[in-house]
Amino acid sequence: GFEPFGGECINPAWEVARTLNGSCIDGVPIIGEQLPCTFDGAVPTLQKLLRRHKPCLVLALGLAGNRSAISLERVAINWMDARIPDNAGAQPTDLPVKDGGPAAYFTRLPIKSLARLLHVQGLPAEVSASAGSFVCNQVFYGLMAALRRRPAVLAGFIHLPPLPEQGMLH
Ligand code: PCA
Repeated sequence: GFEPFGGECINPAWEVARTLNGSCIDGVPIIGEQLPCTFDGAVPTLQKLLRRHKPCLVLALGLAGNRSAISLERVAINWMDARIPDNAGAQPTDLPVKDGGPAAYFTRLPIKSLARLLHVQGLPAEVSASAGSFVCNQVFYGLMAALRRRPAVLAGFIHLPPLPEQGMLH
């Protein structure tokens, strides 16, 4: 779950990761970790965490300030185009995430079943065809690239809407 960014003091993604950290779901221990919202730091931090924890499932979470439903991301693209500066002031425009890398990676999460399960719980959820072109998309791309030779590890990216106290963000 990402740290707050864009002048916000809270990120629901980190609140979820923080809350679940140390818990156990169906006998599976959950580890919640924080990613910096920086183009330079997020993927290296994620890679270090993957090496340390060797997870069997990775749910990367970020805030999508202008969405009103939980967005189950389908695809990460090899492209960065930041609308605002990241937390270190960097604002790459029209650059690949990885030079010479594949144009895109797809999620390994069963996103349509997950959307249905969330609907049954009464939660707003949708499958999304774009994780944007900011740090979340970069991390999603970096996650799937890091796991490309470990096909048994389930992994993907979920964007969360703002918390009620945040209102809609742009
Ligand atoms: N959301 C941003 C980056 C960090 C976060 O939580 C995004 O959608 O790219």
